[in-house]
Amino acid sequence: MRLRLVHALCALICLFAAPAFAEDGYDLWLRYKPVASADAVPRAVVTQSDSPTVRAAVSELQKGLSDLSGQTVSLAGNVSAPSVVLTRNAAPDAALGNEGFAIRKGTENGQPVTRISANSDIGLLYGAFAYLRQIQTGSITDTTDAPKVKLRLLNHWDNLDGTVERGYAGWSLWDWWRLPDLKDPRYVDYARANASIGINGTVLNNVNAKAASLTAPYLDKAAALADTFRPYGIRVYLSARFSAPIELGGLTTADPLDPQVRAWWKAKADEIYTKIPDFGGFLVKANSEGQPGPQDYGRTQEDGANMLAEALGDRGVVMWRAFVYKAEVADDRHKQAWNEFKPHDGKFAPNVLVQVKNGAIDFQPREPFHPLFGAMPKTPLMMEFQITKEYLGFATHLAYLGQYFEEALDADTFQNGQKGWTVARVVEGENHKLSGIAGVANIGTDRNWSGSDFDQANWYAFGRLAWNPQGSAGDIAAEWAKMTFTTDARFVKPVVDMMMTSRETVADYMTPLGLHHLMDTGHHYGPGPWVDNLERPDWNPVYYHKADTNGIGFDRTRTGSNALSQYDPKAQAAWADPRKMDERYLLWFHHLSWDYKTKSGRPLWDELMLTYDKGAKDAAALQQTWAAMKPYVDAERYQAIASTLGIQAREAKWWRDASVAYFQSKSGRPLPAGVAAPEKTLEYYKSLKFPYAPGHH
Ligand code: BDP
Repeated sequence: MRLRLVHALCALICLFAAPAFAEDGYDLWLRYKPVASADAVPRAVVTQSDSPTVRAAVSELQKGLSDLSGQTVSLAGNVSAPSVVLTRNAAPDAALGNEGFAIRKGTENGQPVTRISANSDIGLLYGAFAYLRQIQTGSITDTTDAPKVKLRLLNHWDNLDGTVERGYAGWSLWDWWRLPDLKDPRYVDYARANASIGINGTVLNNVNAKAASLTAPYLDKAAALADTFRPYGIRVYLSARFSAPIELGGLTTADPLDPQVRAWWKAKADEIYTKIPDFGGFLVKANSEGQPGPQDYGRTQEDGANMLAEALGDRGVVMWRAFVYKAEVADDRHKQAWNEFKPHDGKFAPNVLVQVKNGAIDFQPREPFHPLFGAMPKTPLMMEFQITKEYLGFATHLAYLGQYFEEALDADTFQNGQKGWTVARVVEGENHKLSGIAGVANIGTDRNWSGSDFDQANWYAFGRLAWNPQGSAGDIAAEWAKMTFTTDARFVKPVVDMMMTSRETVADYMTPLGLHHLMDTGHHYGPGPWVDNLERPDWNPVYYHKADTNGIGFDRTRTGSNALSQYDPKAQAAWADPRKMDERYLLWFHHLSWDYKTKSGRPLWDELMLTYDKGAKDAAALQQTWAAMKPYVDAERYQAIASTLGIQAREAKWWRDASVAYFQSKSGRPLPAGVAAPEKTLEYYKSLKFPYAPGHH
């Protein structure tokens, strides 16, 4: 009896003593675990300025430095101990611009000091985060840094009912129902995380927008979020439904040239600015996948964009999406955005950016860069990446997107025939006043924010590359791994290697050799290369792979759709000849016979089968790499990651087996030596249904 009492007491004490969520990933990369060189960490934060943003910087430094050193770090007005000093430059330093900062070590009053200086308060906050990152990663150096891109935005595809389109991390963070009264403290942590990587804007609602987001009650809710984010340099934007003047304003048209429609938008913009004085502007998906737009009234894309731009004036921007393709256009979907936008280069108002997905189809595991990046020199083009992994295994497959983003940004568009016009340079917009990068967020209510620990790296890498599109994905992965787990090289090196090859592995088992859009219908979960019955031909995987008894691939050369011609001739050269090209893009541009001899000397059929097989084996091998990391990781996160890698290995094998079975039913060829037969019949794989797969609303 006594023993039982002791046990009960113990259990009670343990319950209160143990942190409720020890290592559940909530802290992201802002973990601030004690460092070995704690003595070198300043004991005080010194500043003479005050503002909500400076207070955010001070509080982050106090928290971070205290946790990193295990000692209390105080706030002071003068240097009397080893200190970090925050100073606004008396005369602006042009190299730093509005958001940059400098970190310099020195001495003052006989004490070692680190001085963080900037032209603005937000520069100080960014500098504070950069300094903490230096301590966390063990690389403290004097540095000057400023973002290369002006608008660095998350796009939330969050719905007003709390669901998230293509969201794999729980529900929407925005508790629309209880806003504006209830301001979840998590909104502040969201803002901290974003500010720590330089994100300075957030589009709160889905591009498939509801007009209700623009009604007064919802604007009040958005304003509450804007108030919370403001100290962190984050401006709020909204997706605007083009037909809102009809739905909300009672007008009979949303024609952008109609004076009443124009007046409605102007009044709406004025109303928004009374509630959100620094409102960033509108994101618009028009005339795409059933969304309303200017073409419903026989008007052009720029008629629509410029009307909204006029309503905002110099208070905000319009981000007009180029993700358009039409049911009635029978042409290769790859070509449609270019066909529709290129002729309108230079016709958009000065506060409009055209937002272009990284590739011409749709966030596939691998895509050549979008031809529009080389084709609209007179228009600021905003990059749209997808951080949430709709087409790369949701949140349960490890695919480090830093490497994906880097590949797209490094591609040379040869704009105007000139070498060196990489996508990164186009996006940096050196010839424009505006520049921007957007990432479709992978954030939700899951404790770990992103659905898995490794998916946090994709949020992190997006922010870092938005700040500097010429940054290195490998360096960013190392930074993230050190901050999120440990600086121990025995962990960092293998984990970075595993991250850097992970996307390639996914491409190998889903869409090897340039294949694309083979995911199952609607939810895009798992393989569906056989799907051929959707209402639009270009929603069907068979449209994209065109496999039959003779061969496979989409001919986008002159003998086919000639989408290749949309690239500058110098860029075309990289892909025009199947024998000379990077075969990871082979079947994107060419339809080839199964006997076609690939660079390895093997026939295409064998190469395809071997690549599928390799992908599945490499995915399974990730589990061993991770098992060896056990000594360096807390038990909770070790286990969570081990279980998602288990899911990935199983699903990679499913992808491989189903794809092998399907393509064999087309080619009728035997499998090459070393490639095992699929475990089940093709009919079995075709019969699998997933009505409740997440993210599909
Ligand atoms: C597709 C998604 C769809 C989005 C669309 C878009 O499947 O949910 O609405 O992109 O970007 O990839 O508008």
